[in-house]
Amino acid sequence: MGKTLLFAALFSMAPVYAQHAFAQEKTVTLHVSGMTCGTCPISVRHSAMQMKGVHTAIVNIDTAMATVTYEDSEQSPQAIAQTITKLGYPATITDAKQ
Ligand SMILES: [Cu+2]
Repeated sequence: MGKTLLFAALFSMAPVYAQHAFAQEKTVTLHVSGMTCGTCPISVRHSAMQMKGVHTAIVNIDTAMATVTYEDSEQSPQAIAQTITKLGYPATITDAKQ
């Protein structure tokens, strides 16, 4: 019974691995306006990092730019821009690398 359950657990994980093998990490660069103090880029970064499939988010208040890497099967540049915009910092996509 124990072996059967273990096998079933491994088997059920197989599609997750398969999906992961085809998923790609992509990078989007966004222009983020409205950041006025040191807390703003932290809030922007936090909101991006909370999104499913987002790996990294680097936000620079001096250049008003955010660079976000994400899993293309889970997230889109448009959705990331929308999330940051909804937070109160209008974000526009300046570059999306494959
Ligand atoms: Cu601020």
